[in-house]
Amino acid sequence: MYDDTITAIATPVGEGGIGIIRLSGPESADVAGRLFRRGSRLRPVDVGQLESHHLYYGHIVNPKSDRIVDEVMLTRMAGPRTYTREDVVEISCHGGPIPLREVLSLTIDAGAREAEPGEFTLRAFLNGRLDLSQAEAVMSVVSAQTSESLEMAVNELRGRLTNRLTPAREALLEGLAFLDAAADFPEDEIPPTDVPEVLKRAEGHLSDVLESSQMGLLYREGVQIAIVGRPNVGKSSLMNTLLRSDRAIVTEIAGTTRDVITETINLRGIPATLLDTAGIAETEDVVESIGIDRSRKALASAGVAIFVLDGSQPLTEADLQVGQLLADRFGSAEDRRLVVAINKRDLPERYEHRELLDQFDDTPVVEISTMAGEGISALEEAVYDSLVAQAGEAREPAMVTLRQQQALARALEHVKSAQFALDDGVPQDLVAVDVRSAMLAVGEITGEQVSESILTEIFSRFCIGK
Ligand SMILES: Nc1nc2c(ncn2[C@@H]2O[C@H](COP(=O)(O)OP(=O)(O)OP(=O)(O)O)[C@@H](O)[C@H]2O)c(=O)[nH]1
Ligand SMILES: [Mg+2]
Repeated sequence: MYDDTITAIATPVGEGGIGIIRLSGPESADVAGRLFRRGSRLRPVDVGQLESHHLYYGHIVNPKSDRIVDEVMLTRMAGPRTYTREDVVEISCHGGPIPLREVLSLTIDAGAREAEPGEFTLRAFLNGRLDLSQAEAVMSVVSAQTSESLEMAVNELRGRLTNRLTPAREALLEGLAFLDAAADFPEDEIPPTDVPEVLKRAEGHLSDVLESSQMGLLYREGVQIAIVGRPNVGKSSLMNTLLRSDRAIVTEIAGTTRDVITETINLRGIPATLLDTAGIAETEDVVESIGIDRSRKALASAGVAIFVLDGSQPLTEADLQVGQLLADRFGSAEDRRLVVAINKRDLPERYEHRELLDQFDDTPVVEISTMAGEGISALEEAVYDSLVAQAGEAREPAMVTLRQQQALARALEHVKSAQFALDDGVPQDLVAVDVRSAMLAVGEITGEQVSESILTEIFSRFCIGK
């Protein structure tokens, strides 16, 4: 437990109905007691004697001037039944930046210290109320962009990831116990353990979770979808249709879009950022060519590209150019990151696209009309399918952070190298080194084995007051 008391504004900046100052630590009640008054006579109150988890009406005054700063509701919550397991006081003020900042600075004058980002959650973790994967899930809950990602994050908050890793941990522990004992005692004095079987079990569980984490990462981090093609094929029109708003400028003039325009949509639960790019073509125009350069960069960061063609026009040199660019980057069969959209199907067809599309074997082709709104949901479905195909469909996506995913991959690598070592007849105490490393990597996810620097890294990404 910490011996200092932290304070922060726990609600977002800006104006709102209420705003909350949260205190946590042994002095919470004393600090609040120096500022809180009740009744029309503004009687001082011993906040530590107020009933826990009850709401009290009163005022916050500046103890130096006795000036009233705000009319508030105060709750004292006695540890350990609190977010941090420490004594907590929450003061609900009027939700404006000035009252909140004044009350915050009074709590600091009265002996509290301003909290670092994520420090409340860090205390919840260090005091054992949350494990590390749950603490990280707090951030996923706060930043969830779709209701599907929220649902997954809440599941992780309830400890699902740790539960899913328990069988792997148990298997590793079993293997390690045997290997360590075998190094110290003669074989016949310890219960026999089928180490290859135990490692196989650990491998199975770990790769299960790792596979499903790809899909979870998609829901957590979202994905970028680049809309590319030569000028005037209808990229901005498609952007607007997918957004269901007139976000991007559309004209019949080729080269309308000069910069990359980004907007986020909810693609069947996946937060997807659409990138409308400048049409790619040879050009003398300086601004347009800068735009084209940005299109290429956008393409580099995209998880999926939608290649837009104009089905009412014969193929042009520019179409082939873009096609080449995409074939180089996205075209291979194992890399399912491309969807072709043949636009303007409301117009008479000039269908000469087969030869171009031959470059992209297995790439889904969808015929659309942004004008008539046709084929749009089929296109969304094709994009979604390509994301799922890349991530590997998971029955139960594990919503992990990148850090957790890397730790999982490391754990799996160590298990595999332990398996190789065992097959090669490497001495058991050396095999034990790999098994122990795998355990440590799993421990980094749940927080049993975690260094100060990892903790700092994780919690510094929280907002202050969380
Ligand atoms: N008939 C028809 N016209 C369309 C369709 N989609 C777009 N257009 C027209 O095609 C022209 C170009 O559309 P944009 O969306 O600006 O095309 P773009 O690919 O963004 O063009 P640049 O930004 O110049 O690269 C406009 O006149 C649109 O109205 C469609 O489905 N059918
Ligand atoms: Mg455009």
